[in-house]
Amino acid sequence: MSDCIFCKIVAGEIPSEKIYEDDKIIVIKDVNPGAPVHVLIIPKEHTDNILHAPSELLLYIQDKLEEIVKKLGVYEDGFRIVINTGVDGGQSVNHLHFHVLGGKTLGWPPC
Ligand code: DGP
Repeated sequence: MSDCIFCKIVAGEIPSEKIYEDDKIIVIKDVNPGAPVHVLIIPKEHTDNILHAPSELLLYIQDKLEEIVKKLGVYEDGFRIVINTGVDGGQSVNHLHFHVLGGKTLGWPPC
C-alpha cells in the first residue's frame, strides 16, 4: 500500500534497523522502544491486522520465532509478543506487526 509506513520500510524507502530479513518477513527495532529489547516482526505482504492474516503466514512467523528470540538474546529469560489490533487495541500502524518485548521483567497488566 502506497501510504503505509511499514510497506515503505519493507521497500527500503524509509530506513530501519534490521535484525532479520527473509522473503516473507522483516524484523526491525521499534523506533520508540518500550523495553530494552523491542522489535517488530513485520510481514512483507500488506495485511491490515491479525484478523485478515493468512494462517500460513502466522504459522511461518511462529516457526521463525525461536531463531529470532535467540538472536535477540531473550530466549532464556523470556519475552512478550503483542499484537495491537484496532483502535481500542492501540494499533497505530495498520499493517500487521508483532511486537517482541523483553530484556527486563515486564509489568502486567500493560495499561
Ligand atoms: P502499534 O501501535 O501496535 O501499531 O505499533 C506501531 C509501532 O511502530 C510503534 O511502537 C512505533 C513503531 N513505528 C512507527 N513508525 C516507525 C518507523 O518509521 N520505524 C520504526 N522502526 N518503528 C516505527
